Amino acid sequence: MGNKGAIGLIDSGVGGLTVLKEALRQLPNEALVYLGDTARCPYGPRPAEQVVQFTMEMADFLMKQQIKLLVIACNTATAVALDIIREKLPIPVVGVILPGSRAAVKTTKTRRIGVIGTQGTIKSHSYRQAILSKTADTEIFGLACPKFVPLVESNETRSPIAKKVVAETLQPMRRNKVDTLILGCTHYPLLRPLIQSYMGDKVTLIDSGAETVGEVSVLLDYFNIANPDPTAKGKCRFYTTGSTKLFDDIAKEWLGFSLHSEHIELGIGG
Ligand code: I24
Ligand code: DGL
Repeated sequence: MGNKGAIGLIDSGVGGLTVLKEALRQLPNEALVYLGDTARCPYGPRPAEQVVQFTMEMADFLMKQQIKLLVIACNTATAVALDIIREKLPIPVVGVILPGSRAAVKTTKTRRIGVIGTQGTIKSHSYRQAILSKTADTEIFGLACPKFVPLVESNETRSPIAKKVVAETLQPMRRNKVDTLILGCTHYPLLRPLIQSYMGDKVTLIDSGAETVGEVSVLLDYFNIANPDPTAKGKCRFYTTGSTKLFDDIAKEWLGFSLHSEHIELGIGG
């Protein structure tokens, strides 16, 4: 495998394409292979044990595709499955929570950090633990935003309805007077303009996915597995457990180029 393998990315669906887009930008020499479990998306409201099981199935599938490093692009999956998967795999495994936490600790001046994510992510307290492992004297305010993923998936990212839902949901967060807010979910970068405008200019938003790709770049050099050969450029493969047509349409619109994903089955018999 060495430095020739691809970087694997796994996600509960298409949201992880926000992380993949960042990887295309920051790591143009690397081949990427993406697996989205669209058939079983969303993971956010599911019990932790189920998310662990599904995430392990995805990791096992990508391990058969010659990957040299695995990124768990999904916050909910990272929150409950990162440690377990890292223990099982012989390659470096990167989640989205530590990079986002590190960036927030670096950014905050008032030591008041907010975290928004799915129910699963907030309930796990993984961001809280990650931040407190770096700095004890910081107040952390978690808020689950269960309406945000359905909002994005119904194509509402800039509409008056979206604006209203964002304002109503983030009202308790604004009262916490945080100076740094972690977007702890793959979908939230799409709501970034609305979130920024509701929280105000003084609040710095942290995109966990983008921070993660920055750390992957460092890790590739640390483990000496970066691909020095630019012919891998733009080499991307996509797998989905759901409809390839629906996946391809969303990915094309988001990434700006046409692609053809492959359908796979996970779980019993998969
Ligand atoms: N955005 C997301 N998921 C969807 C969607 C969307 N439908 C419209 N848009 N559907 O996630 C999820 C359920 N599908 C997935 C495919 O298989 C069938 C079930 C956010 C995507 C982040 C890259 C709105 C939309 C779009 C294109 C780009 C961005 C976007 F159609 F927000
Ligand atoms: N990918 C998930 C996350 O980042 C959001 C969508 C879901 O709930 O599956 O938490």
